[in-house]
Amino acid sequence: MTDTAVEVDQQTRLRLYRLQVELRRFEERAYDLFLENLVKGTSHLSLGQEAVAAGFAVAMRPGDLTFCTYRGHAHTLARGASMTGVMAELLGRANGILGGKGGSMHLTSAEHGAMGSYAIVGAHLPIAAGAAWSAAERASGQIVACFFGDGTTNIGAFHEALNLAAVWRLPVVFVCENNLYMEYTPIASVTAVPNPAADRAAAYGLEPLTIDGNDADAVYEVATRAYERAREGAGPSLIEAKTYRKGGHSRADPGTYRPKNEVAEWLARDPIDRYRARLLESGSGIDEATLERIDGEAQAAVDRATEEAKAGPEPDPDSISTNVWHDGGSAWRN
Ligand SMILES: Cc1ncc(C[n+]2csc(CCOP(=O)(O)OP(=O)(O)O)c2C)c(N)n1
Ligand SMILES: [Mg+2]
Repeated sequence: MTDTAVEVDQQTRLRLYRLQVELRRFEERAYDLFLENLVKGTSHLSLGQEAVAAGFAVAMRPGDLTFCTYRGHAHTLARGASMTGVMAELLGRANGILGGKGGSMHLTSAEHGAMGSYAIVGAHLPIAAGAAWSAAERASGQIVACFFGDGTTNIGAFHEALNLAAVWRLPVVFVCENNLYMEYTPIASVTAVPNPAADRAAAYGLEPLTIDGNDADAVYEVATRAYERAREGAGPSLIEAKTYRKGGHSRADPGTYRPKNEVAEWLARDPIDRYRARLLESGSGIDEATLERIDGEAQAAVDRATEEAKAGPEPDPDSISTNVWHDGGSAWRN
């Protein structure tokens, strides 16, 4: 990958800041609603990992495609899905983006290029490669970003997808969000190499790329270069973003298996606190008042989305047998 500097202009920086704050406030609210027992089913938050979702999404173009895991609230929102629609989906309401039938782990908004959240670890990597193959065949100019965790790098589908993507030079960017744990297992205790994604890159002829996943500028820069490379027909990239989840793996997991000093160290590297400080110190004229206004707008948007989601009706039981197929039907066909 070329090292040409990527300019992160002021407008982009403000977008990155706003998006990270929106994602943070949204998921904090989702957690509160979970504690009130209003969120149906399980949920996996990416609190602490917002810079990855924001940086990769802001560097994308409309029409590009995103594939993510069950930890997919941030990636789906970052592509432009409505907060109300996503919140209502978590609550299982009819005004959810999937009519309340998908829930937290299956968020999808094809109109925004959010091509699904996959609950089976690794399942979406070959699908993302397939979507990239389709984009290349159609010469559509689209690129695909595929997000997954550190644990996914030990799944066969990771290696199968990487190999074919490299052989066929597909326009896909594989992004490993290395948050150091797969559920309750430290990744280092079950992986042969220290950098679970980057240290495997050479096996597919790819450059090993590790970045600070808690630095939105670093994420935006590497994303911009990888997307450019994909659009130019130079093939896939594999990027390992080092990050950390603020809380547990899912729902009520308190995450007590993580050493206290490790947690403290990572909390001190909070992506939003760091970005805020950088903007204020940048000498670009971004002041406290501007950031406070953005903070207030983000909170107001989440409050509005919560009210609208809660006001949504329960799904009609008859809707259970609709929308199994893209055309809305559900009858068995072969
Ligand atoms: C094929 C498969 N095996 C096991 C599971 C159970 N499981 C759900 S999440 C998870 C951990 C995945 O860790 P990682 O890839 O690091 O992603 P993270 O949750 O940290 O974002 C596991 C093992 C699953 N969903 N699918
Ligand atoms: Mg992980």
